[in-house]
Formats: sequence, C-alpha cells, structure tokens
Amino acid sequence: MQASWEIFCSVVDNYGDAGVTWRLARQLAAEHGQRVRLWIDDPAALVRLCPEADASLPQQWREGVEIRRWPADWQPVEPADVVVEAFACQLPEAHVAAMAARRQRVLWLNLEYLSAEDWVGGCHGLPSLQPEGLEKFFFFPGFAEGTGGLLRERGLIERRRAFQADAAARTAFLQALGVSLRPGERLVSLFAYENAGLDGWLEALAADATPTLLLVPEGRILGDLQRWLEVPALAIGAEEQRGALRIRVLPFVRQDAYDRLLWCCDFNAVRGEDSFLRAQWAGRPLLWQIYPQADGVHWDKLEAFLDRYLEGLSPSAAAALQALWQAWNAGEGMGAAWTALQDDWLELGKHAERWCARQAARPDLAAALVQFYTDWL
Ligand code: TRH
Repeated sequence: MQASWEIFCSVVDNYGDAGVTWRLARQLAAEHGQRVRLWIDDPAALVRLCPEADASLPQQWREGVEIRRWPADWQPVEPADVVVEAFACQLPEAHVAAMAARRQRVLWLNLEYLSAEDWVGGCHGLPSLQPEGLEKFFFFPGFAEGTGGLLRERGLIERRRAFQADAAARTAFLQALGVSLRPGERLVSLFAYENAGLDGWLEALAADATPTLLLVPEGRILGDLQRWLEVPALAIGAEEQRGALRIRVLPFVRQDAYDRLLWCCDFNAVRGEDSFLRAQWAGRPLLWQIYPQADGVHWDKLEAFLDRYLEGLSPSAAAALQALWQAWNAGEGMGAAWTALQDDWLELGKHAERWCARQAARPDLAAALVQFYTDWL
C-alpha cells in the first residue's frame, strides 16, 4: 500500500543525521513504493553524501525522494500519512497542529539513535501521549529481537559479496580514487573524529612486518594525521610513506561509493552511527569510534555492542578486539592493542562475516517501519 511519508532531519553536527535519513528515505521510496519527503535544515550536509543535490534549492527530487529545505520560518503544508522525526528533533509547532487537525489520522514516529543496549527492546514501539492529543511512537533500531532492526537495502549483502569476489571491479574502483594497491599490502580505511590514540596506532603500523595502505577520507582526523606525519598540509591525493605504512588522503566520496570503499578494505575504522553499520555490512573486521557524549554514557553503549558482537569469538580474540576498541575510544594504548590483535586476525575476519550474516537474517528497518504503519492502521 502506498502512503505518504515525511522524514524530518535536523543536522546536529557531522553527517550521521543526514546519512541515516537520506538512506531511509531512498529505501522507502525505492523498495516500498512510498511517497517520501525529506525535510532537512542543512541541505549542505546532504550534498556531501549525494553530490547531485543542490543545497540552494528549497525543493528538489533525487532518487525518488522529494527533498525540502526545512526553513526556520515554517510555511503550512499538508502533513503526510506518516511523520518521522529523526533523533528526537523538534517538529514545527504549526505542523504538529496540522497533524492533529488532519482528517485522516497521522502516524507520528520518533526514530531513535542506534543502540545495542538491552532496554531498547522494552521501549521500541511504545507510544507517548502528546499535548495535542496525538500519540507519538518510539521506533528504536537495534541488533536484537523486539527492536526495529537495522537499515539494510534489499540485496545489499549479495552485491557486497559479488564486489568482493570481483578483483577487477575492486581494482577499477580504487583506481578511480587514484589508489593502486601494492602486492602484499593490507588495505585499511580510517574515518574518525580527532583521536589522541592515532599516534600509537600509526607507529605500530609503520613498524609492522605486513605493509599497510591506510586510506583516509578528508575529515576531522586529518589534523592528528598531519601532526604525526610532521607535514605542513594534507590535501586530497596526498601520499606519505613511513616504514611499512603508506597513507593516502582521499576525497569524501558519495555515500554509495563509501560502501564500496569499505568493501575493498581488510579493516575499517568507522565512527558515529551510519558508517559503523555500513562497516558491519562490509563483513570485515572493524574499529568503532563511538560519538562521544559529555556525561560518558557512550561507554555503556560501546560495551553493550561489544557484549553482543564478541559472542562466539575465542577468549583471546574477544579480549584483543575489546582492548583495541577501548584503547581507540580512550585515545591511548593503540600500539600494544593493535599488535596483540594480529594473532587473531583470521578469526576476526571470519567472525565479521558471520556477524553480518546473522544480522542480515533479521527484517530491515525500512521494512519494519512499513509493517509498523500497516499494523497501526
Ligand atoms: O558523521 P558522523 O560522525 O555522524 C554522527 C553520528 O550519526 C552520531 O550518532 C550523531 O549523534 C552525530 O553524527 C550528530 O558518522 P556517521 O554516522 O558514520 O555518518 C557519516 C556518514 O557519512 C555516513 O552516512 C557515511 C557517509 N560518508 C560518505 O558518504 N562518504 C565518505 O567519504 C565518508 C567518510 C562518509
């Protein structure tokens, strides 16, 4: 059944808010035939992920989605059948009033941040009564039964596996980014916030017996990288060699290309929410830098994910991976943690694919949202 959907995205910082909502919007349109309008208050963030989009336009259509700039001075529009506020962003008051006044009922959902914590299952799908007499439902993505699942496009894992099995496609993709892999080089990608732990990791990689090519899309980690390299600047395309470590700065690529970059790599350092999940779908070992929160609650979220992810690993591999993630997020001890992990490299690779397959066997988030709406009707 075709319904109309509105997704509201307020860009707090970085690209995760835009990344998640743009992905969801496209999937609802492409796979579920829904009419989707994405409201975004900072379209420039979206343009980084989808370079065809034009940040100056108040309204445009891309990949089957109507993209609207969410203006500060809200002008009344007819609400859609389903209104999704992403990450508890504040809807315009006038729109909420219009939702309450609409002849046909409106399903109002708050799409929450991804968390592996146990309480998520208990809160997923719960309604909360709003002053306007409307109900708002909490929709929680998650890794376990009873949650809203994870964003995963139809056929994603099959496409990813086919790409990883096709050496020519991988080479061509990397070459288009100006990258050619030397024989025996391990390929690692690095997408991170500023991190004091970087030095220790880079030193371990430089001293390693295995050569590494580290691909770094432009972004917040470049300052730390530049300091370690002791170079005056790091432009896109810059390449530096230190011992066994070759480092190359890449442009920030479109969202679909970033997937392929992750698929190419033997190991991916990712951050936030969306790249974290995409690295899991890549079926390769990963290192997660969680979005830090002032009160430190992000540590609980990190441990909750590790509790799930480490299940099934040998005690030595589990301990090594946990130590590495803790070191990265604490910003110290990366050298020793990375070196310790090398003994478990093969096991971690197999485990990443197993984890991916297990998560991919569950219903995806877009399908779960459509089902939620159907059940609510
Ligand atoms: O950019 P982020 O740090 O976003 C964060 C998180 O979402 C966090 O939970 C939230 O609270 C905060 O923003 C406000 O990391 P994330 O979530 O991985 O989003 C990055 C997006 O950028 C993701 O969709 C992948 C995309 N990307 C590209 O499209 N091309 C690139 O080259 C790179 C490096 C990333």
